[in-house]
Amino acid sequence: MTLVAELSALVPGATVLPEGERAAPYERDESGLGRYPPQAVVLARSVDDVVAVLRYSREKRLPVVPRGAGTGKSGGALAERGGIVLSLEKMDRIVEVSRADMVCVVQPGVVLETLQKAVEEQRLFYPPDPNSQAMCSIGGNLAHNAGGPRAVKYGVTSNYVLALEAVLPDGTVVRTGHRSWKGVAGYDLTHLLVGSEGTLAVITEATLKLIPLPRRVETLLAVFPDEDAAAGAVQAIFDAGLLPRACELFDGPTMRAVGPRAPFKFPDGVGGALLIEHDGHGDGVTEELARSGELCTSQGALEVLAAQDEAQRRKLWETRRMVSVALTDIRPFKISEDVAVPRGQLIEMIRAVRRIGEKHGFPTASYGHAGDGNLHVNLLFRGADERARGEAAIDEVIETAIRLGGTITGEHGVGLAKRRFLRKEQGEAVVALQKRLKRAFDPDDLLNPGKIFP
Ligand code: 2HG
Ligand code: ZN
Repeated sequence: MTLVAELSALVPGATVLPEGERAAPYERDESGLGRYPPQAVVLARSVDDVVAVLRYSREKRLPVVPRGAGTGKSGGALAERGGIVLSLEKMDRIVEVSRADMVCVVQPGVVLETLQKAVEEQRLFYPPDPNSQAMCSIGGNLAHNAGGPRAVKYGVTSNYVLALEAVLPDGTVVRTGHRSWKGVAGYDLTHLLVGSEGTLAVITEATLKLIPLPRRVETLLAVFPDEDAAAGAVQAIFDAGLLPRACELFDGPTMRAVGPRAPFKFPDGVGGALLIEHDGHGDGVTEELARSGELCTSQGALEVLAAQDEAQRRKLWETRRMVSVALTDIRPFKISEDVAVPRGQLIEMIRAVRRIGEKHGFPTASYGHAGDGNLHVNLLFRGADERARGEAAIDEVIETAIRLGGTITGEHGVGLAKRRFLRKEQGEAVVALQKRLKRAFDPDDLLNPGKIFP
């Protein structure tokens, strides 16, 4: 029997796609790392399907690559060594939203926006959003411990995960954590699985913590002569004791790239911008936003524009959400990095990126989650040949982030894209310890093999 026939017999309820046209979307993701065709794709519909596929993978010694919505930026869902792509997209049920316990229980295929709307109907809030809520799924968010603009105030995905159901590589179903908000028994396996990029187990259900939905959200955009002034304002805002729920930076090249397609038109002659948002439950929100605006002005802002209604707010955020795609439009061979540095080093990081770009002769664009020092650094290339030359420049960006006390990836994960840098950040002993953990879960190295580790 062929692989596809065997899998179809094994998981009759699931959809099994052979290599070829229908499986083509599963060969790639949003990392720009190319196509990696799997030998088969299984669209699981139940935990039992996942168990069966993992047992089969062991028996046949075939790699299995778990996959969410395919919106990942680091190649975590690519079938680099072939094998079976195990898609969780059809396991997309919101099992429960409980106001009494302030939790929800979800399957991994739930699209983030669907979950956010469902909990908001009950005046509850699930804050993490990696800026792709309309497309990304909870499973991918869990695998990569997604962050996004609101992480500066509300933290990342792992801060909201209370419990998981997951299938180990040998097919054992485990339940880690607890539905209560608190609980400290034993090793924190829940948070070991979150962010493990599908290398230790396949998550089949998650219990997530919810918080009260803020009643008020207010947003402004401040424009500056250059990005250094914008970064200076970030520092001033936090120094003043304010904690915005988002504090996003655009440098000049980013604003120029997004300009033509953006619903919000930046004024002429500006070279940096901050998108700042405060939230809460009363009048204090307006006061805090005004204070942030004043601090921007005192740091050299040319204009501070407060969104007057929900439509204006949405325009600003749509403009921000478009940046990644807009940069790909102007330079399809961009390399986008995802470094994070301590907030106090943000200006130094931005300057270093400019210097590195100039030294190697490539334009750069930096933008992103300035409030928590997580900068999306892009090197912009016209062609694939330039991209190869750009690797040296990327090494320097990464080394700078590490030297400044930061990390090679603030939110996108290591996947394939950053594994060659892991040792640089963490050192041999920590990498070796993580590899021992991987072996304890997956002695045959069949679950998402080759990811994370150099
Ligand atoms: C964002 O913040 C996302 O817009 C995507 O993390 C960043 O594509 C990127 O590099
Ligand atoms: Zn981001």
